[in-house]
Amino acid sequence: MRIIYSEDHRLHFPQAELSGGQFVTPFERPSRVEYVLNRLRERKLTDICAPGPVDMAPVQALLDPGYLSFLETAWDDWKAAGMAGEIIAANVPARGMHLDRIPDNIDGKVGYYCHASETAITQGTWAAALSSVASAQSAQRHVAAGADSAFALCRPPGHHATADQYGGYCFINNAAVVADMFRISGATRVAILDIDFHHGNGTQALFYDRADVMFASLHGAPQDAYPYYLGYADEIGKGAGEGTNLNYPMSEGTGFGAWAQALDDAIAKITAWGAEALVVSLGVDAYKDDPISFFRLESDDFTDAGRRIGRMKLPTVFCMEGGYAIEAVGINTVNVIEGFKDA
Ligand code: Q9C
Ligand code: ZN
Repeated sequence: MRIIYSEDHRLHFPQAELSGGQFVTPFERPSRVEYVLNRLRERKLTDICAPGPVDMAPVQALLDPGYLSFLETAWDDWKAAGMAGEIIAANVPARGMHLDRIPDNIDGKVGYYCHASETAITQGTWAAALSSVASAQSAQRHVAAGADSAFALCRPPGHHATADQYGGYCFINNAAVVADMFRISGATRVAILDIDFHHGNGTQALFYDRADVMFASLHGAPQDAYPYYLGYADEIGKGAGEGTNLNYPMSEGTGFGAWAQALDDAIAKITAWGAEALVVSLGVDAYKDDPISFFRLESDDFTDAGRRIGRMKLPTVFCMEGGYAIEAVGINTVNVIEGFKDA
């Protein structure tokens, strides 16, 4: 399987994540990619390439232009305003406030375009986010050109990013851009299967009213898990998109038995719907030792999951999302890939 990644991911490494009222070293850190690369090489998966240049047209077609230009200049604007530290949102428009009037002040803009203040922006964040979506796009072009699958080792991840908000360590929704590119390149129906521990709120929001992209997500129940305000089972899509949004919220302690049942159900529905291409939001934070998650998957379970996905026999692009038990991230991620290949 072709693997695509850019070294420019390293340009995004904030010093701090706001966690439990303290600043800690971000869980989402550059070494995650190194662990995956090392494991890929160990398992002789060595078809590893750098992406071509980012193609902004599909990104601009899907996302809000004001949001993209905010991200592009946020660091310079922040510094020009005399801010000493990294960009952390300290204000957000909330109940009773204007949700649609965008302030000129950078501190106000940051809050407008942010939905979770754990995520900092630093000097290299925009360049890294572009390199991440460039990897996803190269993977999509590889599969659209006839390969059966490709793995975009995206960093930063994407599934929490909406058309106009960042958060949850995500800035540009890589998987969503890939799905939309499959549509643009001729697929009638595209499915996104999100197995990251966290609900893919950004992806859901981007396709909620669209009938051409099905979104299915397995995740920690929103009553107890980030992103908290989305991911309930009764969110089924709206308008033309009604019936093409599938949420599988699961409670603390969920192990592979229940998780795999949800996976099989999602797979059956995607198959019955007639998807022509598949995008997998591949997070491995459902792992038992993940430091910020509460499912109990073992490393071998990821192989099994990959095999189930591979049996769908769809043209498939994997986009890396979360996974923070860093020493196991490589094994768990590559287990999914090997299970898929082995199906
Ligand atoms: N104190 C992804 O897996 N909450 N994002 C962190 C830690 C945000 C996860 C809480 C988790 C975001 C791509
Ligand atoms: Zn996650």
